[in-house]
Amino acid sequence: MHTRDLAARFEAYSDWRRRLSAGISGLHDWLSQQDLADAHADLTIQRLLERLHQDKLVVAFVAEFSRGKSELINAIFFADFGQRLLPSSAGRTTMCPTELLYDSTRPPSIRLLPIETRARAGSVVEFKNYADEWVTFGLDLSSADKMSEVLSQVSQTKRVPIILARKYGLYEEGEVLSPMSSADEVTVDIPCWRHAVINFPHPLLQQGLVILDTPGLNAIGTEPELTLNLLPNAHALLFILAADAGVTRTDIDVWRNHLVGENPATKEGRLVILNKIDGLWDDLRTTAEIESEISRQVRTSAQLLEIPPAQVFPVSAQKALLAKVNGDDALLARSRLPQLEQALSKELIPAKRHIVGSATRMEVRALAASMRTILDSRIAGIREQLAELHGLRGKNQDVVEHMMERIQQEKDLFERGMQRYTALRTVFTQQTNALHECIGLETLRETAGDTRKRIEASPFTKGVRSAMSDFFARIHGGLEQSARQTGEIHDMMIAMYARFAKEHGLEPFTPPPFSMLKYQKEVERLERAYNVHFNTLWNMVSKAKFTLMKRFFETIAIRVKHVYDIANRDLESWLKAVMAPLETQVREHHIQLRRRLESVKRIHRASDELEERVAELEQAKAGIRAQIDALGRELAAIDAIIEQSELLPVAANA
Ligand SMILES: Nc1nc2c(ncn2[C@@H]2O[C@H](COP(=O)(O)OP(=O)(O)OP(=O)(O)O)[C@@H](O)[C@H]2O)c(=O)[nH]1
Ligand SMILES: [Mg+2]
Repeated sequence: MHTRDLAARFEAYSDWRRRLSAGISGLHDWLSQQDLADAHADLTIQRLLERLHQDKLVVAFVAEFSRGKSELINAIFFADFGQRLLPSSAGRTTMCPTELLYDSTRPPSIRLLPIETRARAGSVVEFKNYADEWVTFGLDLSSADKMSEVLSQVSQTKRVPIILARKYGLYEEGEVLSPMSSADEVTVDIPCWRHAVINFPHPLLQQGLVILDTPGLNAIGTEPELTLNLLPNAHALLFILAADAGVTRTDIDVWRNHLVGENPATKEGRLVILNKIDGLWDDLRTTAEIESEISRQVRTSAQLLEIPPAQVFPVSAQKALLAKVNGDDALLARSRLPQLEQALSKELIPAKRHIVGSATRMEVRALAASMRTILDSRIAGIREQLAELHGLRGKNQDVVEHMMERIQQEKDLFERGMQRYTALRTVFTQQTNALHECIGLETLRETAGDTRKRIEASPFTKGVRSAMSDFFARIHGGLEQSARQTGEIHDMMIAMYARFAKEHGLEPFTPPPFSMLKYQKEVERLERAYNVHFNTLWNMVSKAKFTLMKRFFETIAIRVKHVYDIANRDLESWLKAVMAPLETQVREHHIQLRRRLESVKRIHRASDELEERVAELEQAKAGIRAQIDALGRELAAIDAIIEQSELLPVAANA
């Protein structure tokens, strides 16, 4: 068995996620036991747990055709099957984007979306919601042969009239829009499938790894789903070059258009692989000569792609697969795959863990802080009562009566103040509704509908361009309006907290602001992707391209809807987070006033009650102190899990 560094680290990462979930569940149990969990806390914790559970790590393999993407996936992930699982052969092989993942609610299978769906409205993501649109084949895990036969579906093509290919947006005179060739004057070969999802219980996939194999060449450009969604959302992009081909013009195009974009900072999480170095293994050359030839190619490739040479990994996927299948350690070392696997696991998983860890820590801290505020205000209340009661020691009935009146007045005053609180709630609801109007899904649906109509009505470059730029302008307008609206809500809440703190002695609290920037950036990114595509693919809109472009718009609309969904969800949480502390404090304050009044009334009735009441309060205070300490311990325990250094199985360090 080979040292599976990547597998071991991934296992360790999943294990860490499980421990973190257990820690958070522990906090939730404790909060519930202590009667501290309110609806907001329940919701926050439920979301945190869901996110940790569904956390995925997506690694995409991108390159010109025949560079060895599928072979590399076989070598890294599926060598244990003793044979080539994904089809890999000379010429164009993988014909559709292929996701490898594991969803335990479905049997092992390959699901295929027919290419015919390209003639209809709807993106791959939408079609994923309709099981009946997909053709499913079961996978027989006991037979590698049968499995590889079923998986060969991803390279199926069929011959169709050119007219039909055009309808699917796959063929354009003088331009290759997808991986296929013209068979004769009137027919052409096209992929049978538009997208494939392989559901496979591989240990890494079971832990949330998702692998994306892509078809080479322009297929990337013709499936908007890839450019707009799958590739930008991948945590790592592996770009593959081949030593026998060198770095070609199309390699550079794929790299620039789909891997780095216009932002050089995004080179992070990109690994470049120089595959097929076995082609340089020449028995007539010395090892040193071969080494220096490999280094030379690494340097040239790095230079052409404008990255440091250390980011280029020379490997032989084919020899690595062979070596793993035959247990040939010398050949495996020579294939240099272990170095790549190590880089993958060292860069990718800790970075991912860091992101998940800090996001989780931030939310848990915020939650604990709001709990702490409640506990602090309870202690402050008790302290006040104690001070009052101490002041009553040895005093006569008149003084007690006087104090009773004072508290009663304070209570009345506070209850009158509640009217202002109720008025605030009304304004808050109005503002929330206005906010939903700027960024609600209904508004988006309208905007998208208008744009669709305008594109249909004017299927020429100019018409499409202006409809699209208006679409983006309206979306940006909506986001800006929402930003103003959240700003207003924020100002109002700050003023309100200050007022309650001053007039009724509530804990001072500064609600966190809400930033729309994240969503604005995402929409800007979509707009840029759209512009790049419009300029390269559609500066002239022809009939065949029109179908493609409409589909591109639908994908953009879906992506924007996704941004809206997330923004709305985040806003919902934020609105709760700014309002909940005030609600809780007002409620707590009211309870405390009632309690104070009750204690003084008790003492008024019988003066020997005083010492008893003081003792009760001291005890209650100690109880809350203990709660504060316990909360701190819960928080520290979660922090410790987040910080814990990786627990790698011994084998992985060997
Ligand atoms: N000599 C050599 N050949 C390799 C290596 N890796 C892949 N190949 C061969 O290159 C050809 C293409 O490999 P694939 O894995 O199909 O390439 P791909 O990038 O997936 O290509 P598409 O699916 O068409 O986009 C196959 O014949 C492989 O056997 C390697 O390391 N060395
Ligand atoms: Mg392939």
